Amino acid sequence: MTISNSNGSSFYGARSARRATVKEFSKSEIANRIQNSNLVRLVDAYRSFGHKCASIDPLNMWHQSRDASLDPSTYGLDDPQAEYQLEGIVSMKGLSKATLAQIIEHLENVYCGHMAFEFMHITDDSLRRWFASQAETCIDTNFSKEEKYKFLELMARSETFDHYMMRECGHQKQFSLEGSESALVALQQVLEHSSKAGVLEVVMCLTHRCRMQIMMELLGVPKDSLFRKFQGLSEFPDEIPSHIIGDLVYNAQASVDLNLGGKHPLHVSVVPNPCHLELVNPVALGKVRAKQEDYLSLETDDYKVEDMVMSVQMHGDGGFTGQGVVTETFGLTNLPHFTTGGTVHIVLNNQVSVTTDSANGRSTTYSSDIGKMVEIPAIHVNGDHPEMAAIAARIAVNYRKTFGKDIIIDMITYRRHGHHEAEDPFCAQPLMYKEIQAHDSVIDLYTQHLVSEKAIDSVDVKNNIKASHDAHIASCYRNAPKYQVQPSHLLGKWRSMVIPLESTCKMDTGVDPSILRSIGIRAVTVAKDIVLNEKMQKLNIDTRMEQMKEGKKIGYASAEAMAIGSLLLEGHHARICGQDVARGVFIPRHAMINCQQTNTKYTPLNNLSSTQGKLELVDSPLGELAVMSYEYGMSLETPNRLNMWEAQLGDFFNSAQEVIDSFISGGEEKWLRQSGLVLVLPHGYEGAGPEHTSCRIERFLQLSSDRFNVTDPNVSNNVNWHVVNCSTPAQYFHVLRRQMKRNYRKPLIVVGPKRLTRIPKAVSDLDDFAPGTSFQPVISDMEANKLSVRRVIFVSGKLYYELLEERAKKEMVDQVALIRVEEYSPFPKEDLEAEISKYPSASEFVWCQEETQNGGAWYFMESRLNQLLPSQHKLKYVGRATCAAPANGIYVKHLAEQKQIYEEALTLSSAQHSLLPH
Ligand SMILES: Cc1ncc(C[n+]2csc(CCOP(=O)(O)OP(=O)(O)O)c2C)c(N)n1
Ligand SMILES: [Mg+2]
Repeated sequence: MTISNSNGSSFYGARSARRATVKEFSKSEIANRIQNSNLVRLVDAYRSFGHKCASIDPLNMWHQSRDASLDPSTYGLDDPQAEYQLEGIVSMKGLSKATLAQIIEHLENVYCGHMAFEFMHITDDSLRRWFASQAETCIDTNFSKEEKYKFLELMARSETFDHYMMRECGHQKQFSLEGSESALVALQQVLEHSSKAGVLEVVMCLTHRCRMQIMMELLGVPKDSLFRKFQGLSEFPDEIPSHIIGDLVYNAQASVDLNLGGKHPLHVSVVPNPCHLELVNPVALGKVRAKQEDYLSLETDDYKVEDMVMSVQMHGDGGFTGQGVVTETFGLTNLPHFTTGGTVHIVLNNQVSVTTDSANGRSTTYSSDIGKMVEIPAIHVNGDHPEMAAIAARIAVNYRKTFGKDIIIDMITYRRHGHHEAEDPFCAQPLMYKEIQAHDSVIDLYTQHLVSEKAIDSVDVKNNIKASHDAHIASCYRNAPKYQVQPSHLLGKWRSMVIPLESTCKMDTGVDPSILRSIGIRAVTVAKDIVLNEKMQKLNIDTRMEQMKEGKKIGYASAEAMAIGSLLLEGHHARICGQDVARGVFIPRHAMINCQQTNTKYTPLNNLSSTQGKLELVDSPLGELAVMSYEYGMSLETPNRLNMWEAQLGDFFNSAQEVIDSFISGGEEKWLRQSGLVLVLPHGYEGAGPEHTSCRIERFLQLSSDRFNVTDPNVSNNVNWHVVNCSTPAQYFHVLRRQMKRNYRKPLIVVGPKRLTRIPKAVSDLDDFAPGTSFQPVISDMEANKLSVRRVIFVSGKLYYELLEERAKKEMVDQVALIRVEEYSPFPKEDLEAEISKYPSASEFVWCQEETQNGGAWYFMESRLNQLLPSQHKLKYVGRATCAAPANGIYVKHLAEQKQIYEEALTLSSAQHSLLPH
């Protein structure tokens, strides 16, 4: 799997799956298969359906049925003592032939024991052959005494932690891992064998239930640091600004280096997550992808970036099957611009989700079935058998390394207590809990097993582990308040970044016009052998070429190309992702050009110089949540890449509302992790119906941490993100460059152009991009007569141009000023104050929007602008009436409404009545 050639002549960043060579059947194997075809059928039946009667439920409460295909007599195999050659049919370690009885015993052991496999749904026969051979040989894995002790110790320590918490901190909500400790063994083995296989970094997602145990017992995160949180203290050093609010300990992050016997230490990053189950998965994958790109220079033919960085994800059975983001994320795993070379998933399947059992919780047989959508194999493991968990982990690591694909380990366990410890689980699952109450713990069962096979001397070994660990935990708990928290933010690649005290920075983001002209021209220049689509050439390429040559009337597509091209030349990278972004939906960027004869793809902006950064164009699947989350994850990894996600139409962001609410808007405040992700959301009232119109500016402003009290000089204006509406291409250019040029990162929400791209006046000249120019949060009215203006209208986006035209028609330039608010948040207080002061005769101040009154920026602006107006004045609203949907679906009504807005905005009289039914 490699990054495709990066000279720009192909789709930069596209990676294809690793093709491992798996031995085909030899002639003699085929001959043996033909001769014993009935045995082949029996073996295949075990491989396909053995799991149906495997002993994988530790509580032994499943109603299983033995598949009829496992009956040898249905294939005429009736003689147990009949001897068969095994080659090409089944693997039995050290044997080339065996009796039917021996073969069946082996198959029962492999496929119907405490581990079960599902891989026969994979359509690639070489993967199936590889898997069968792994399954049939791994069962004989011998673990050393040291390894067994390590498994016992890890699980016993986890149990000790749970018991300590229950005994000493019963008042705290906690999610005990009792009953599922063998999942720790699976995870430990995945990490160890990945490290030994050359993996340098793991990006990990954890769930609430296993987080503390994994962080403390497996990753070695200082217990004191986590106990501080249990005691109500902060996870951050004292000097962190007060707007950083922190999060629950069950969402905590970690970053550790582990020596696990690999050539290099393994760096493990645990991604912080909101309580929203499974939402972190695509975020982690985005991080992995970004890390892999940083390792590109280390790649060799047999050591690829996906061999260096991977994700390991823990899931709960309920969340894994119930949360749609899991399915969406699986949909990304094999795509050229999203693959990370496979993820190892471990489902902590305790057969219950709070009080909902599996029968009600999912329609599928197994919680792992969801992975079958993309042919992911699953290994089910009985949680009472930690050594099986270790075997499953080794196969999983091998599979990923060999084929670069995802694999699921389904750890079937139970939950000894209620969802959390205050809950009585008998209420909802009386029979299950009766069984659990009588069931020996995983640790006791394993201890007995080790004693019986003389791997340890006696149960005292376990008791000693627990006693000394209990004392250690108690001491950490006592010391927790004194623990000195070390800064863990803005390190490594983020070292040059700061936590800003204000985020209203104005900075020169202009660029030498000759450089920009050259970028703008190169952006529409293709290699000689590329045959252009005629229509596109006429409408797009030729026009843009002309504009760039003249340096006049430059549109949004060229402005964006110049912003990105200049950033690439300055060494940054960029990735634009979303539905159909390579061509562009509203911004006709045509950033990737398809040769009409050969389908060769050409990305002009990747052909600017030999040392430039790279632009990755990603036409994403038609989904928003996982894709946007993935891009956010990428943006968390490095401040050096401009990550842009573009919605096809603005409101489609709301399919990803979850990640906006819980990662993008508040990620920095909760976890001190900055992101410079840009969301471009086409918006504008054109009569295209309720859903194709609004990007719901109001949602973003409601989530903005912009302070309401704008006149208090003691309140800092450090907001969580920027929300802008760029009425000119130059503004869009500057705001994109600002994103990368300042020394901190904040998400940027661009209320994106739709019809704006076709308004003749919404263009910029090359001078507007020159050094000394910058993004203007507010644009003054240069035509209005300052002294005589009576009405000041604040307006944004395309409506500005419409009002401009109407004002000209009505010849009201002496009476009405049109002030463009280009940045809603952070609220541009000083700029607006300055504007207001320019109009001494003004007695009417209007916020004019084309959105409905319950939408757009009205409520946000009303509360703030009113604080800036002379005290005798109150901001007046002009816009659409309140409505449950954002826009009218009847075109003539849309036009009438639009006209009424112009009329009302441009009718002077402080006493006038609203024309619109408010
Ligand atoms: C999106 C979302 N919905 C609901 C919840 C509330 N919740 C927290 S844990 C949990 C149970 C999860 O069950 P499962 O994934 O099986 O994990 P378990 O607790 O059994 O380990 C629920 C419903 C949540 N955190 N996130
Ligand atoms: Mg569960």
